[in-house]
Amino acid sequence: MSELAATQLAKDLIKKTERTELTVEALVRSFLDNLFFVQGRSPERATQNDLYMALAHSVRDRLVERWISTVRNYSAQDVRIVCYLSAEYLTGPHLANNLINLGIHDQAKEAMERLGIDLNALIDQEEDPGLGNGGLGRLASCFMDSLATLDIPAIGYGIRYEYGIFDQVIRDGWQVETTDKWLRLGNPWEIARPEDAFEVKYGGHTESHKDPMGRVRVQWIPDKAVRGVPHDTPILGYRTNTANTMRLWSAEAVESFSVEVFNTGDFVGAVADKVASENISKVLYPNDEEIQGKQLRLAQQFFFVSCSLQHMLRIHTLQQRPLTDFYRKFAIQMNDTHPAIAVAEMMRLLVDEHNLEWDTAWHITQNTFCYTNHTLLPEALEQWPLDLFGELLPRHLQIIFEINRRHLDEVRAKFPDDPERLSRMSIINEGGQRFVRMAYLAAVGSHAINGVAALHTELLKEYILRDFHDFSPEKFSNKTNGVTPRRWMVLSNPRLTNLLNAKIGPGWIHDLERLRRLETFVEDAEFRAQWHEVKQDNKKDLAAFIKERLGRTVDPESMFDVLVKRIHEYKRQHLQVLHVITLYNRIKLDPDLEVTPRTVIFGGKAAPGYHTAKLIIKLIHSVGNVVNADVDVKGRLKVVFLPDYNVTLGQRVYPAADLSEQISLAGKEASGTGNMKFAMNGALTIGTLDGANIEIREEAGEENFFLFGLTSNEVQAMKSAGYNPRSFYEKDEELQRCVDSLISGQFSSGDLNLFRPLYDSLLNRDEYMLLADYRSYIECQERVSAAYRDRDRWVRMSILNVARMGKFSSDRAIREYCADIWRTWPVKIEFNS
Ligand code: F58
Repeated sequence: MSELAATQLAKDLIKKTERTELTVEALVRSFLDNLFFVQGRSPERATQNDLYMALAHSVRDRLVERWISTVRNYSAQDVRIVCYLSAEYLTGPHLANNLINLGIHDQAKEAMERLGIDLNALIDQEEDPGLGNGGLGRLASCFMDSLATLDIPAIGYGIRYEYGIFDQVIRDGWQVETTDKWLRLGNPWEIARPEDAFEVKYGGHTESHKDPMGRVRVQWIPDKAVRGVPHDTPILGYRTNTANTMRLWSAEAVESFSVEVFNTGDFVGAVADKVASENISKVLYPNDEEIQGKQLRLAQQFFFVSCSLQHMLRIHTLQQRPLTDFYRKFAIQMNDTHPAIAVAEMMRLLVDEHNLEWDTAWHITQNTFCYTNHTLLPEALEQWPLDLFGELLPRHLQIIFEINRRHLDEVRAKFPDDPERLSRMSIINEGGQRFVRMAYLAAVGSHAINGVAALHTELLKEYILRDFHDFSPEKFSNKTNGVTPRRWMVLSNPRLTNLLNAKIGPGWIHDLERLRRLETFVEDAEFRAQWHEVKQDNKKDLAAFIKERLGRTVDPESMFDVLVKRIHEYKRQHLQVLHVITLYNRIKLDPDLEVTPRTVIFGGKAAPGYHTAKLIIKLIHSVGNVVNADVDVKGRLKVVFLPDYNVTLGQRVYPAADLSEQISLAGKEASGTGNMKFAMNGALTIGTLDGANIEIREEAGEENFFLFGLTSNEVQAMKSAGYNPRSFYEKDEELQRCVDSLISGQFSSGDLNLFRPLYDSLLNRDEYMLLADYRSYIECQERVSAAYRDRDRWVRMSILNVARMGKFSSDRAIREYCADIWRTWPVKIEFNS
């Protein structure tokens, strides 16, 4: 069929089919149709999952026409496209989000009601795709939502892990990990495209020869290959026709059976090869301490990067454009260093496979890539041992050596006679065991480098990438993170959304700065009452959920004081535990003490190999058990740990929080994004001057933010002067009592050793300076309690926080990336259904 005829046919099809209409009637018909023909079920025998699948397919049908139009528009208009490379995505469930972005939530609700089905029950049926560890993965998904909403052509590339982040269950207060089988019941949102697969090679050796022009050419003779099969998911923008693609690669054996091995009669051996290939995308690595030795992790990174670059090059060549134009058509953003091997792979593809000169290839590469850093913790910076690297990717190691040689020549030219600088800036870490420093590879191979909050970018320039900043300051900029108000307000907090819409209209949903209009209503007592009611109703919902899941009663009248995020010592969940113990001790000393009732809610996963983090989870449970059971407390203090924290649970928790705990040691949290989600939902923040907290406080006004703790400069100064946690312990009796209780057996049924590792680490090293910040934190919590007792004051502060959070929309962040880094512009999708 001619291309023209095919296009016309597709358009007619889209126009005619009722699979795409947005009315209640059409949804009912689609739903029954999909239930019957896709799920193969009659309504009377359908399970809850069948019903969910039928609705999901009905919604997907309505996405597909926008998706196809988007792709068609992009190729017809030859647009510049953002390629986001991320080893992690935390999309959250798709159904409710797509209903909102399509604008058919109410229609779907009614359609389901007509059939006697509860829409919310179907929404709850969806698995939460846990293809990420935490903030970094969730940021990638917020960015995908904003890119589509702003009509920016984009593809998000990643890995389709068969098992995502582990499910957390709690047994006797300890975290136990179970595998996340998110694909068990099928995934209606993705479309596999096996015919678009690419091969990825590993191992082997290299050989060099001279070509007829006398130039040295290197040939890589790999000894393994796998196939990367793309699975595409449409990511629809809010009330726009743009549906971009999230393309996740799944690994398969090149041949299902190795013919050679098969012919020798080793059937099982032949299948084993297939299994080994599939291992590459089998499981997401949790953010454990010891990742350096894990060759499979490097294999994963290379796998998705190589597939993605090959895909981009194919799009480019199909457009019949010269390779020298590549960087004009593609802006590739590396989400941290996990995709940094892309710099070397791009060079290999251009030089070895497309025969470009090194300098030409390097010019293209540097102008294409951009790098976002997400951490200041030196131990979290990726480094690969040279031998492990060379074994898996021998040609890439050679290329990295060549990149490094030229890079160090340039450094030498700019800073002559400075050998120490050369060794500091080398991509190869030569001290002791030799490593490839991935952050340096990313920095050298990119034209733009950014941090994710103002303080973080400054510290990046001053410490981690100081020499690189000295060398090329023009590459650096800050891009403070943001989150999508669609998922984190409209979807998760419909009550607040209705109130806001009634008061200021719905424009804030795509232009969050419009929330400022709320400031006019702060003095309106009726509005404040409505605001309070919304929060109370959300708290009642969470209380009901806690009752259902944990069998525990919590009082919605008490302050919901929440700390949810990955468990890590730098995030200092145990500082909040010290606060709980302090309150408890005070109540025990004076049972009639006037206390502001609090429900302290924790949630978060610890990396399976991170023993201290797991011990902190145990401590939370142990302290909770004692406090919750003590009659003297009279319910004024409760501790709850919500197991298996994920995006779905976040959606329940943020709207119900009164107080948001953002208590990392200053200088450690790159940005934080939970802090933004809480504030947008009307929680007040207690926090340090760390990451984006600083900017949240700037926006909200210092009088609307509970600040405590050392600044990052004070942290540095105290560390260089020789920080001694014992000096704080010795001069503060209340702190002493609190810390001592860790080894008194009080919270461990008499076991004096259980929490001794925490006790020892606090008193001897206290790397994250809990003891230094303790008193300031406790005093700040007293101010929080006093403020909460004055309901009117609290509600005013809450309204002002929401009114002033416009900056923290991921739409703002994406606009900044577009203007300063990617130089991309919106492309409106023409659409005629
Ligand atoms: C987070 N990083 C930062 N890394 O900690 C947080 O401050 C920031 O707001 C967020 O990125 C977004 O910029 C983060 O989540 C990871 O989860 C890594 C995944 C791979 C293994 C090492 C941790």
